[in-house]
Amino acid sequence: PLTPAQVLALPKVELHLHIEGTLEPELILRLAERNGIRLPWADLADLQKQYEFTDLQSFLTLYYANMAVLQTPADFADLTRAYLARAKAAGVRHAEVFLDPQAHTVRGVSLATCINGVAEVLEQSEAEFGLTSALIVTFLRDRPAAEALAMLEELIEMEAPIEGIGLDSAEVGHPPADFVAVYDLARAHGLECVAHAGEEGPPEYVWQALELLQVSRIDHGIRSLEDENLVNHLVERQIALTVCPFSNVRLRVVDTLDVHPLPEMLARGLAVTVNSDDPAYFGGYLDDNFQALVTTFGFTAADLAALSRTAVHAAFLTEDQREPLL
Ligand code: ES4
Ligand code: ZN
Repeated sequence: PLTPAQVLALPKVELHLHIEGTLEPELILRLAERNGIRLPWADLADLQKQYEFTDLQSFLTLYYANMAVLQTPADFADLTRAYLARAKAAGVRHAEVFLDPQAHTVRGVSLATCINGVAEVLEQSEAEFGLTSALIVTFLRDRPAAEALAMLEELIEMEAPIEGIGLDSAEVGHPPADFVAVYDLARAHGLECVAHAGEEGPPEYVWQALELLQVSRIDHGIRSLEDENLVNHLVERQIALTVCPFSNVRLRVVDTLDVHPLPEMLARGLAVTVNSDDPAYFGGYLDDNFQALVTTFGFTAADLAALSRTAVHAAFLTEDQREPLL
């Protein structure tokens, strides 16, 4: 079997990573002190006790609460730098990074503060960390679609350095159909389109993301397996699914990793990629997710390389940018 050192050394591509989900407890405390913010936790150990989740919402509540410490462009830059350093150590060669601006603007942090803080560091990712990167702005589906639309208009107006848009947060009750106008505008401006669908929500939401939002990748999508016609459609079109094993276990989408449907998804011919989602919350980064596939399912170097190949093809890169990664 592969050794941990060999897993670490494999070149990897990250397509589903929320930058706010890389906010580690130690950095939360450091930024709270720097910004004079009082947290409800007594100390690091007390904060670390909060990381047990029963579903997506129980995680989102802590995820949004912890963001209170992110106040200045420097905070967002430090967060992004810490992620890139960790990603480099994990063998990541290309990362497409989600940012949730509404989670910051609703608490009085400006759009420019969060975008510029993250973007200024991503611009240096290749020079400083040896990996290429792109920024994808994700809209919160449990907030009004009109708010997302207004924010997208603002992002276009300010010529924000974004590659595409996504859709995330609490899924059930917030169908992709509500966001058609947002995606139409994004597409009209040449932005790439992805959406979380089929994480906690039904296969119908995956259909809506494909047919109404015209996304080119589905984030999660694991509940697609409940709809045979959908599986066939995803296989025929080779639509990439950005699957996040540790996330699915920690948010109780699956009971344990050994019953995760990832091997079945691959066997069905789905274009599966493996990603870390919110690694500071779910127990590990991309190398840790890869390592768990080795330990739990006996994945070989060839199996892991095939996952990375699929991710290279699903990435928003030109053929010239893809080539060195293949
Ligand atoms: C998320 Cl795992 C997950 N699902 C939906 N929205 C999210 N935002 C951050 N992580
Ligand atoms: Zn996600």
